Amino acid sequence: MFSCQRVPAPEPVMPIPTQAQIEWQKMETYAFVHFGLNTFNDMEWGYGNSPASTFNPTDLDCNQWVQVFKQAGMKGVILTAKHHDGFCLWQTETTDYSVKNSPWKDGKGDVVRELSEACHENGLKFGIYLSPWDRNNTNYGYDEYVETFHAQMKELVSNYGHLFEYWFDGANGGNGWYGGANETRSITPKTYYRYEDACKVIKSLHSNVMIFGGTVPDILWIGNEEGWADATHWSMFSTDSNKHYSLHTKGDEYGKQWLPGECDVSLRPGWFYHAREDHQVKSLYNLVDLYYRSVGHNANFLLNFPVALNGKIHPIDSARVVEWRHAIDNELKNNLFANAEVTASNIRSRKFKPSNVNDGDWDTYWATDDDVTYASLAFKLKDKQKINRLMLQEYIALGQRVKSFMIEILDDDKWVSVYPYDTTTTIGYKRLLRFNTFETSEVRITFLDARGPLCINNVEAFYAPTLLAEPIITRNFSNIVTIKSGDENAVVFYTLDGSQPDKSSVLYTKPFELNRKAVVTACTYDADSDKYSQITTAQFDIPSDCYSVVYPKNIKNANYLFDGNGYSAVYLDKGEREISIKLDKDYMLSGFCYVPNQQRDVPNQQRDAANHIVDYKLFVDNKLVAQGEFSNVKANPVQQTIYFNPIKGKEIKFVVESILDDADRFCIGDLSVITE
Ligand code: FUL
Repeated sequence: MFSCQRVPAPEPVMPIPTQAQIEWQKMETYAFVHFGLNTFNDMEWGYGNSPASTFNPTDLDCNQWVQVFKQAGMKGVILTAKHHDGFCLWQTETTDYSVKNSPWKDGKGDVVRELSEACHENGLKFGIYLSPWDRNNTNYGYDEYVETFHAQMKELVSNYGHLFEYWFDGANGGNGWYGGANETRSITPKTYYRYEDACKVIKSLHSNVMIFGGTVPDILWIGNEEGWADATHWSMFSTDSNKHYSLHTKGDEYGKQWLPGECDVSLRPGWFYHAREDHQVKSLYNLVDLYYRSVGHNANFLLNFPVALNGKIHPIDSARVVEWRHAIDNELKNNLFANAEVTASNIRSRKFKPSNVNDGDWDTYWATDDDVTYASLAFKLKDKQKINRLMLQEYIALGQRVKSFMIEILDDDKWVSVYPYDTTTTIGYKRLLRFNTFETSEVRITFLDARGPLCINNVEAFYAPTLLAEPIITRNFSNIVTIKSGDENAVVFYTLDGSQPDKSSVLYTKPFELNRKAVVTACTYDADSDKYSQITTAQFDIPSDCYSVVYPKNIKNANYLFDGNGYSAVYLDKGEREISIKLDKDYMLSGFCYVPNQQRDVPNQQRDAANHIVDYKLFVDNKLVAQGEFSNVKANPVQQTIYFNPIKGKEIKFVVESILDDADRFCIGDLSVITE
């Protein structure tokens, strides 16, 4: 059947990854740590003026971090050696703004040293984040600062052992303390930092390091800080293309470079620790879902741990990530294709036989003839099995090829396609598919189109137990509460007194009115498996009809401001710089929430999501109660909560001091107050 002559492997389809990129992709999940002065000053982007003396972890323990990472299956960790505030976590010669001038270990400590050593001793890889932007440095914006920045990089790449990844953050320039100048400084990132020179130095000492950001990256930022890539995701991209960053989620089929995606996300809404976010650690279901939408969408997953003030990972976070890893391992535990008989409609040669896809060897693969891009692989099992997950991998060393494929199962002698994968798109290094459970003894995967002959190195199938998503609770402008079950086949139970719901609580049957301040707690419950989801808690403050807008007058769609839905947003007129709200009576107020417009900024696809507020002042009955900055709202437009000393009042004036990217008008998704 096969010719006796040796058939060569398929030619690579360019571009292809370097060996370092392949090794990096195989890491799949690794940790991020955001820790520094921001942690101690309750900030996301310190201005550069918080005293170094405020850095004082009582019990810093990098071994604890490393143990948590290992238990969570992380293969490495990247540390914010310096964030935008300029504070250095190591004993640097370049600035006094560092651990050297903090009370921690009498100024002798070095977090970079402690973490790198803990990693190297425990078999974890280590990486560095060094913010190019420095809001502390007097010389920021001038050539002198770039010298300092390069010197900092040199210290970090020379003194802390092997590095697997090096991060240049994209946030650049703007206002800062800058040695007391307190001004705005803008730079041209592509030329100012001399990234090319920096990368040469980094790579001269760490030839396999993967560089994130800058002008000569090895990795593509996925374009959001939510931790997901698109199901269609190519590992190619052109660094000189003008594609909007929100399109990074898809990569680029026609990209000139191999630039694999990295999905970064924090376990909590913010990157740094804030005690007020202790109840907002991402849910188990949410994290498992993100794993499928990052690693399962051909990208790596970089999960951030906001280390707490004592210098340890908070117990809620550590418990959650360990639970997360167990859940993933449990879903993908038993490969039902391990002993399946595999056949294919086309085989290049014996060396590239179909059974290479289930031999457990990543370096062997099934390949088709040069002119065949349409072919199928069939898996015959010994008996019928329940299946609801598939994992597919291409042999990316020869490039990413598959453009579309479909999945069918044999159901009473008929091939039926598996919803929603009657046709789907890319695979790349790894694609994970989730679908409703089927019981079958045969599965067929038909590759419909590809950029060259097929090279598939691994296919696995699993039966994952039910993991129920927690419900979503919303209250609209008419004070109607809706609870959406996490699973269409499961029910919801809820309470209104803050107590933990279970199947003896009220069964949710339809939306109900809640025109008072209350806490709604709910869980999804599946009677067949007798399983509960995690609990969702929604704290609703005073109802929407207590609010009215007093300025600007005649604002269009004012209801959108108080409807509990950040996707319905209100744009203020050009030039407008404040909004005033009146409550129906005096309340003891202790906080204010601003939800930036949640619509995504995808050109020509959805509404524009720019126009976020950055600097603000907040007044209650004309008394200034708070002022500050909503840091990082461009990349991470989550709800912003301002707490202030409790004050009695009814009129709230929200003054906009600056708008993102100096836009001429601002936009609000939602506003609300926090009453005592
Ligand atoms: C962003 C930064 O501005 C955030 O503070 C955080 O470090 C995140 C990972 O990258 O661009």
